[in-house]
Amino acid sequence: EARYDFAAIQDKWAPVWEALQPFATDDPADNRPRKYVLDMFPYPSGDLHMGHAEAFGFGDIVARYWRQQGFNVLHPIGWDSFGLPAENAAIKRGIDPRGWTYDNIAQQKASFKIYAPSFDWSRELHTSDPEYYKWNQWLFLKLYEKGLAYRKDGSVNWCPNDQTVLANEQVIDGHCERCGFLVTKKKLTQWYFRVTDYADRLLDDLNQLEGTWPTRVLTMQRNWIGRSVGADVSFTIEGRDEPVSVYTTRPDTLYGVTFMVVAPDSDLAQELAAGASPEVQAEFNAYLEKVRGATEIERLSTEREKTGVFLGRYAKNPLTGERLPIWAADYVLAEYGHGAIMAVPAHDQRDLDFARAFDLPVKVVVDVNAPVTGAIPVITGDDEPEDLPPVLPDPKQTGEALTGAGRLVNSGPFNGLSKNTAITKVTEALAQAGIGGAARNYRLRDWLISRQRYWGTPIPIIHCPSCGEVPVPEDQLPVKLPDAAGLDLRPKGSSPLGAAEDWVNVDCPSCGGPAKRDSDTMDTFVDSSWYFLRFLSANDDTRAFDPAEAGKWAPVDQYVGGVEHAILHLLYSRFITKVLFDLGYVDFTEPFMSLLNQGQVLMDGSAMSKSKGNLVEFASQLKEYGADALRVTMAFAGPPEDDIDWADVSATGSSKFLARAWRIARDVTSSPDVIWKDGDLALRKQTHRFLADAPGLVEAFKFNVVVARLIELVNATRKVIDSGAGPADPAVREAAEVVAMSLNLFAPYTAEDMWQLLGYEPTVANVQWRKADRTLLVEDTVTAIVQVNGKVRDKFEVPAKIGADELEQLARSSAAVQRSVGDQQIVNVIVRAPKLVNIATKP
Ligand code: ANZ
Ligand code: ZN
Repeated sequence: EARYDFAAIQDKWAPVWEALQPFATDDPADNRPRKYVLDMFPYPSGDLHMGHAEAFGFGDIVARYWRQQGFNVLHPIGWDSFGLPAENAAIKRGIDPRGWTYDNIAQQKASFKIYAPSFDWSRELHTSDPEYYKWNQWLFLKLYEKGLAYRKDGSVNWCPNDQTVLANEQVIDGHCERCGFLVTKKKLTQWYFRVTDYADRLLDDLNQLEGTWPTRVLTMQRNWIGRSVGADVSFTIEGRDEPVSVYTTRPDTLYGVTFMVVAPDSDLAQELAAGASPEVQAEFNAYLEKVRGATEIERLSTEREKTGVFLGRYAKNPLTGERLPIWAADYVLAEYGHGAIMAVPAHDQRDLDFARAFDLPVKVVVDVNAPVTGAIPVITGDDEPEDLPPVLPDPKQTGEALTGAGRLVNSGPFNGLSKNTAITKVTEALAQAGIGGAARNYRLRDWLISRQRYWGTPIPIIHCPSCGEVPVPEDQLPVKLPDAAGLDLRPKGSSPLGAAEDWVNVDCPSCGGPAKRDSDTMDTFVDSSWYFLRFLSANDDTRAFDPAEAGKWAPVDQYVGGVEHAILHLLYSRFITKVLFDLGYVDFTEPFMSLLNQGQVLMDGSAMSKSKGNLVEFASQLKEYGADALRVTMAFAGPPEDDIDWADVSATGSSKFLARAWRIARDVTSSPDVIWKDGDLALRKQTHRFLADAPGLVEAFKFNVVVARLIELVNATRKVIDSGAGPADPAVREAAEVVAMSLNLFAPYTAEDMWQLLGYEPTVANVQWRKADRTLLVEDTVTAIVQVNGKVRDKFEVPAKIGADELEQLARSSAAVQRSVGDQQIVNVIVRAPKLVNIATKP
C-alpha cells in the first residue's frame, strides 16, 4: 500500500509546476476580476529564515484563496538587494558586495522553489540590477523637477559606526536602526525628499485604511507625522530689528508668559548670545558644547533636570507689553516650530520646572476649577469680571502645572472665556494685529535620502562649477555603479564613489565643461517605495511602469509583512504613491489597501538569534518536515498576527495530519462521476458546512480555524471509510476532493498529489471553489418546552439558533398553550431560547 512520503511528493511536483508556470499572469485577454497579493520583498542576507516561511506562507494562503474564488491573481517576488549588510560583509571578507548579494539571491530563490509560494516568476526583480535602479534615478529626477528633491545644509543624524547619515525614521530611541550605535549630529549638505509637503494628506488618508490596516500601525503613523494645531506669535526683541516668532498650541495663555526660551543650538541663540556680554557669551558657548551631546529624547524628557543660560536680552509680550527675559535651554529644540518658545510656567510642566529651577515668575491665567460648560460671562467694556479667586493652587509652590481646561483670568479682555474659545479669539486678535495667526506644526521631517556608501543607487545629478546642479538627462540613465574592484569601501564619512576617478569626472551635460557626479547613493527605502509598481511592468525597459498596467492591477489588494516597517517603508511608499498620483502616473493615492502584519517566530519565548543559540534554521526544518508541514504548522499555530513560539508547535503533528488527509484520497475507490446525493448524509453536511464557512474564515485571516476544521473533516471522512459505507461512498470522494482543494492553500504538494490520486490533472491550484449546497446547510434543531404556570403544555422542534421573540410567538400561538391559558390574563412570560418558555397567568 502506498505511503505518504513528503520528499517524494515534492520531487514529483516541483518540476511539473516549473514546466507549467501556473501562476504567470501574462494573458492580456484574461478578463477575470483581479487581485494583487504582495509580501514585503526579502533582503538577501543569507538563506530564507523562519520569519520568511511564516510571512510568505500567509501571503500565499491569500493568493491561492483568491485564485480559487475566480480572480486573476498577481503574486510576484523580487529582492530588495541594495544596502549596508552586503557592503559590510564585502568589507569584512574582502569581496565584491555584488557577488555576495547575488549568491544569496540564488540561495533564497532555490529555497522558495521548494517552499512553493504561488509566485509569478516571470516578474522577478532585483533592486540592485541597473534595469531596476535606472527607474529609481528616473523617479528621483521626477521629484527633482517638481521641487520635491532638494539639497540643503543641515544638522543630520550621523551613525559613527556605519559612517553614514540616517533618516529620522532610522533613528530608533536615539540609536542607529541597523547597528544600534548611539546616533550623533553632524552638519552636512544632503539630499532630501519633501515629505513634509504631504504631511496633511499622509495623515488624513489614514482614515481610508481604518479597518483594513492594523490599528497600531495607523496609530504609529499618526504619531510619527505628529500634526499639532496652534498659532504663531511674534515677539519684538530689544536691540533687534526683526521680531521673533514662536509656535504655541496655547495662544490662550499669552497673558501668562513670563519669559522666552530659545534652542541653544539654533542660529537665533548664537546671534542673541553674540550681542550679549563676554561673560554671557562664554557661559553660553560652554553650555552649547554640553547640549550637543544630548539626544532629542533626553532633551524633551520632563524627568530631566532643567538647565539653561540667561542671555541677558529681553523680548516684549505683544499683548501686555511686559518685558520678558530670554533664556537658552535645551528643552527647546532647534528643529521644531521656530526653535523658540513663549514660556508659560503656570500651565506647562517643562516651563514650570524651568521657572522653579531658576526662580522665574509664574502667573496663572486659566482658572482650571471654573466650569467650562454653561453660559459664558458677559464682558462689557472695562467692566471685567473678578480676577483669579485665591482658591487655585499655586503651581510655583506645588510644582504641578495647571494643564486642564477652564476659564481665563488675569487676561484683560479675554477674561471669562473658556480655554477653547480663548484659543480661537486670541488667534484672531493676533491675526488682526498682524502679529501672528493660526499655524500648524508636524513632527515629520523631510526624508533625508543621501547615503555615503557604495552599494546603492547613484544619485543622478552632476555638479558643475559654472551651472551648479545639473540633472543627468533621462536618455543617459542608468548612471551605473562603477566596479567595486579597486575602491576602498570602508566607511570614512564620504562616499567611496568619490574615489572612482573615471566615474566621478564627467562633462557637464549643460555646458560641456569639466564637472563631477554626485557621489552619494540613495537610501534603499527609495528602492522599496515603488517596487510594487515595477512588478507590473518588470520586463518593460522603456519605462518605470506602464500606467495602464497600474490601472489594471494596483493598488495592492493585500500586503503582508512585519510591523517593523510600520513607519519607514509604509510611510515612504504612501508618500511616493501620492507624488506619482500628482504627476498623473497612477489614479490612486494609497498603495496598500489591506495590510496583514504577521507575528514573529520565536523560540522558547524569545526572538531567535545565532548569538542566543536558539536559532531554528529554515533549511534544516524544510529538510526534516518538508514545505507542506512547515506551512501547515505556521497556519495552525494561532491567529497570524500573534507570535509563534516554535518550541510550542508541532511540525510532526502537521505531518501526521497531512498523511491522514493524503490516505483518504488514496483510499477513495469511487470514480469522479459518482452521484453526490447518494453519499452519507452526515458527512456531506459537514463537507458543505465547511465549504460555506471556509471563505469567510480565510478572508478574516482565521487560517488556524480553517486548518482545525479541515482536521475534523479528515477525521470524519476516515470514520465513514472505516465504519460507514466504506471508501466507495460518494460522500468520501466529495470530502476528499474538498480537502484537496482546501489543502491547496496550506500544503500545495500534498493537495496536488491528492488531486491526482482522485483522478484529476494538475493543477488543483486553478480549481474553483465549490459552492455549498444550501439544502445541506439546514440548521440543527432542538426541542423547545412551553410551560404554563409551571406545567408543561407543549413541546416542538425549533432551530437551535432561534431568537427569543420568535420563540415566544411560537409558544403563544400553540393550540395546546392557548387552551391552557383560556381566558386568564397573561402576567409574565419568561423566554430562555431555544429551550424554554414559561408563561404565568392570573384569573
Ligand atoms: C506656550 C504653551 C503654554 C505651550 C502651555 C504649551 C502649553 P506640540 O503639541 O508638540 O506641537 N514648543 C514649541 N516649539 C518648541 C520647540 N522648538 N521645542 C520644544 N517645545 C516647543 O507642542 C507645542 C508646544 O510645545 C508649544 O505650545 C510650545 O509650548 C512648545 F500652557 O507654548 B507651548
Ligand atoms: Zn556646466
